[in-house]
Amino acid sequence: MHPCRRVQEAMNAAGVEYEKVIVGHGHPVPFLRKGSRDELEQATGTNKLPTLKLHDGTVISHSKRILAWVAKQAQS
Ligand SMILES: N[C@@H](CCC(=O)N[C@@H](CS)C(=O)NCC(=O)O)C(=O)O
Repeated sequence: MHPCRRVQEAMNAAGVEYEKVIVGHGHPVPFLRKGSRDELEQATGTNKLPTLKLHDGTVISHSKRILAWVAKQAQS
């Protein structure tokens, strides 16, 4: 399962509401990526996927950090 999917499934399981924005399809080989990540970079300051932006503007990148945030939400 790729990292974006892992994050999405964890958020669904934890009941975290979110808006999913697909800005560019990832690929290990940069020139095989589809779509631009400019919009993502403008909105979050990073071009990494997965990235989560919270209502307060906090940006969390990397699936492990996002999954840790999701786990905290599930506890509270
Ligand atoms: N170690 C990173 C890997 C992230 C990753 O592989 N993301 C995929 C999309 S889910 C990707 O962007 N792959 C290559 C790319 O940059 O196009 C994480 O767990 O967040």
